[in-house]
Amino acid sequence: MPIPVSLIGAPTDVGAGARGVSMGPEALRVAGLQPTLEGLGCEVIDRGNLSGPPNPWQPPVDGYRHLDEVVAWNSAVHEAVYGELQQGRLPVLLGGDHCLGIGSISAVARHCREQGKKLRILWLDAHADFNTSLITPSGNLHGMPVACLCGHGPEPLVRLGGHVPAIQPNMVRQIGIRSVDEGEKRFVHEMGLEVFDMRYIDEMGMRHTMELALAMLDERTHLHVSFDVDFLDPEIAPGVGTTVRGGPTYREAQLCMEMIADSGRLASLDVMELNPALDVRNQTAEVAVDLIASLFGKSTLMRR
Ligand code: 5AB
Ligand code: MN
Ligand code: MN
Ligand code: MN
Repeated sequence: MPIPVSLIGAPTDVGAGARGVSMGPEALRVAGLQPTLEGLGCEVIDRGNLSGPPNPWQPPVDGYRHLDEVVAWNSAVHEAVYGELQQGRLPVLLGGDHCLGIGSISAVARHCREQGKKLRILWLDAHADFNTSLITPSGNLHGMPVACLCGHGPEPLVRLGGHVPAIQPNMVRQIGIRSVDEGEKRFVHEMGLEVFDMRYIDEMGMRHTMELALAMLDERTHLHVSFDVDFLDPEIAPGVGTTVRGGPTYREAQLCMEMIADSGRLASLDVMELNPALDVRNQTAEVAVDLIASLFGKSTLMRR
């Protein structure tokens, strides 16, 4: 049976520190996301783009930039992602900045609670995205989604999916992390988030890292991948707002995606933070599409 996939565009940068990730959905389409997935045997519907308020580009208020706009966009994402899951489809959220992970993952968590499924979230990112209003250096909500999902954030975002907190820290595995703010480090530690940072990947390798990150999945597990494109080394992915040197290479990233595909549990995906305004000839979108192909089971040879 072909996998039913729904593409959902969320063209906004209200949660980010640089403008331009609002163009991410279209860049992924131009790079051929739909035909690529169809070529792998998926049945793909492009739902087009969600809409929401424009980016007012204001300084933080009480530690948050653009909270009302972020809430509006996340509500739209939550409803759209939840709707696809209810129809038995695999939602692929095309961001947009990473604050939208709140809407997406709260919808996935709600679906899992209703269906009695176990949720495992792989957070592929250079950043931990675990800030709060008290410790954020920027007020940008794209640096706070994991904390919000775990119940630490502004009321309307923490309550978005109806259940507080939306997720438990032990559902999350973070991979590729190499830039965490001072207060954020302490909070990550305090909450016991499982982080496979670049030091870990350097020492143990991507294979061992992914074996641990994917350990103990079973047929009741819903696997959600939240892929922040800045996870990748800027050499191969310059088109992001917040580049951090020393990320996974193309081969390491491919192996990461292939091992997720081999688990057979992928059930929802976010592709976030792609910034075409900073890209060169759409190459970062093309690399992202390549990696998404591996995530959906493309591999060079048949494997036993
Ligand atoms: B991204 C920073 N930690 O909170 C902050 O790209 C950057 O979604 C956040 O991972 C980067 O402003 C958020 C300095
Ligand atoms: Mn992120
Ligand atoms: Mn990031
Ligand atoms: Mn970013």
